[in-house]
Amino acid sequence: MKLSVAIASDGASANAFVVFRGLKESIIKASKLGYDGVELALKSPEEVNKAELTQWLRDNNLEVSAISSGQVFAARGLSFTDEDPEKRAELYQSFCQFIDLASDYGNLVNIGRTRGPIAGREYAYAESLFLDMAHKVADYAEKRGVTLILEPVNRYEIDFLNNLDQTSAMLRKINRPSFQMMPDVFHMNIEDDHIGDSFIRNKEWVRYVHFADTNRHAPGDGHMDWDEIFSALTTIGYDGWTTCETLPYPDPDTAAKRAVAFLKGGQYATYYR
Ligand code: LER
Ligand code: MN
Repeated sequence: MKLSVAIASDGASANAFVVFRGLKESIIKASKLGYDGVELALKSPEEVNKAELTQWLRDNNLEVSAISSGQVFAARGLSFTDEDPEKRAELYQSFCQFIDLASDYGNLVNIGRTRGPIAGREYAYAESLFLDMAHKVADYAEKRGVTLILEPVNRYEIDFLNNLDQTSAMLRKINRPSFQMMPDVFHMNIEDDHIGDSFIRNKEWVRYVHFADTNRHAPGDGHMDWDEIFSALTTIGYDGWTTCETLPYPDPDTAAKRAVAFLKGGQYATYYR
């Protein structure tokens, strides 16, 4: 497996779930601490200057693990289940730009809260809005060789696709090769019956994993059963990214350092190449 950390640009809003802010500084720090990659949590594709990003990644021997789109919902209020045609057009345009960016960096774009809520409407209606947009972005992603990773998110953040079983059912309904899953163990701890069993039941879709402890602090700083997680990931033959998407607690440097020490410096070190 490879280890990554969620980062954002300086302009990211306060509610972005990232460890570090400021792309260049974050890349330098992540590399020094022993991460293999960074996940870019972007509000808009214009936050990235490709020439600069390529140089920073090369200088620090780091990869982009994925582009995440949570800020498109949290900061810009755009989502797949929005019915306003203008907002849908704006979202589609941003997603195509994210897909273009991902085709040069990591080939993965996350769909977390950006899938949007049901928000009191008839489920079938909200779902049809979601599916319509899902197929449009899949058409574009498939042309560019990019995979979209749909993330189950807990009920306190969104009322649609909370656990892995629900998300697998939706992926079967979408039935596009470009749509896979991004489980996040923080959400699984709230929503799934057993973390290990759920990974195993839904293994065919698992393409990328978010890591945080039960309190959303660094792995090792809560009461998550990491033996169960690593054992399940081994059982399903998972060898992809594990990305720390934690609160920057007690501060970004300490959180990032503690996560690497726990994951790569102790009993789980053998899982990392
Ligand atoms: C939000 O809780 C989260 O986990 C993000 O990755 C999804 O937008
Ligand atoms: Mn997540």
